[in-house]
Amino acid sequence: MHQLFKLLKIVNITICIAVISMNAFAEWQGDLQYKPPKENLEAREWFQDAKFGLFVHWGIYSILARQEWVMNNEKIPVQEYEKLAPQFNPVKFDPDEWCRMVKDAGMHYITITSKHHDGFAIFDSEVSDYDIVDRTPYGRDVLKMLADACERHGLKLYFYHSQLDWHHPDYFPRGRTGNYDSGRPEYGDWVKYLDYMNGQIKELCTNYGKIGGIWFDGMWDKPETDWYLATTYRLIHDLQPQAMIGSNHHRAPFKGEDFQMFEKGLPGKDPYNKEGTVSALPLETCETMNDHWGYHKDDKNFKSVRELIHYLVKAAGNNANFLLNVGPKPDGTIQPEFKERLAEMGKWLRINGEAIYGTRGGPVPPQEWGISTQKNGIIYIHVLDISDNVIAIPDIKRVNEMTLLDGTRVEYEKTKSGITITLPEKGRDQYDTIIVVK
Ligand code: FHN
Repeated sequence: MHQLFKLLKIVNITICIAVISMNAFAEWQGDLQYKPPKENLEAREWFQDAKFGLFVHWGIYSILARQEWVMNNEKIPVQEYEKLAPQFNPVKFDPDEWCRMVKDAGMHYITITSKHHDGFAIFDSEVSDYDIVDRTPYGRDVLKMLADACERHGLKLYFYHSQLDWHHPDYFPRGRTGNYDSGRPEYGDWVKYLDYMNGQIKELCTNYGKIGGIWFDGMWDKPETDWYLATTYRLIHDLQPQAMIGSNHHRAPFKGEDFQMFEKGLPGKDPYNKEGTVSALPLETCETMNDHWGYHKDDKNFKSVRELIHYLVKAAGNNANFLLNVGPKPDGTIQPEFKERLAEMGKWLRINGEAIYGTRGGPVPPQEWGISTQKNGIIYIHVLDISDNVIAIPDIKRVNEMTLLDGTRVEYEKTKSGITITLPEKGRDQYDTIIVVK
């Protein structure tokens, strides 16, 4: 009898341990109870229809003009790095001009770095004085100014927020980065750091009106650590149910996330996402216009307008948005090479946007020569690289007619293996010749 009782006790303890660890594991794996409410599902539709947004990497690192990783790359001690803040004075920052540039580019939203890995907040934070209001001569909350301008111009605003922090003493144990003698103590309270981070997330979800969402980054610095994601995700969804959460952790999305992003690659082909999982969530791919996210004065390796338009179109063909980055200068202006390319993309979208906005990828899978998008029963065949006057596509049911966007008739013929389309000489587009299939 005594033996049986002892055995039951052991079984019972084992079950308890299992449940506790499962909960901890569950907690870590996101918000398992999350059921996206109606307004969140509507926000997801809007996001997928919007297709094109501006990514902004801006902070005190722009003063050194050697991109946003300069603190870690050059092993700059915290006290040294903090001396940048008193030099940050973006007097030429004009949020309305930024918004006009965004709209003129054919973009519908902005995603800006509220805090990057260096830990400096470009917004007015009560939980820290390491921010633009308390530490810079500029002293104004640029996120507030931008949020108001976005409201005026009918643009949505998303906040990028780094979970990784090279400045905060409680970001401990250190992760894969920030491991140099930065002057931070070799001890710290991880839960205190998460409380601090959630404190700033709460401010971003409270002080800037209705936000588009939060774009997390940096969890990859401590991938095996418990980030208590459910706490953070519930905080956001409780305060702003429509807000879309995404996390650039380079893994399949966790419960509680509302969209999946890819970096420097099309869905499933992003060099960071080894799993290559493409979820059913709304998708977004982000890219730089030169080789860096933050301002880098010597980086002249700019992508061509053709490359950028092809990236936008291929992203759409893979059912994803395109989030194209600029790294503003410390005075708040955006360098001309970025502005010119955005303006050219806007020009093209004013003529061809019908085949991008509001579409979804397919039904013709990506091909050597291009991709397809579809909307309201109409299919758009995007011929990006014309190596031949004739292209072949798999069969599409009930084709009544094919034209270019300008109405020029397009000859096509049904074959055993599908349909061959003869590209008209006249009416071709230098970047993307679009065939409208009705
Ligand atoms: O380290 C960051 C980097 O600075 C930049 O923010 C990009 C943007 O997606 N994400 C990280 C690199 O994966």
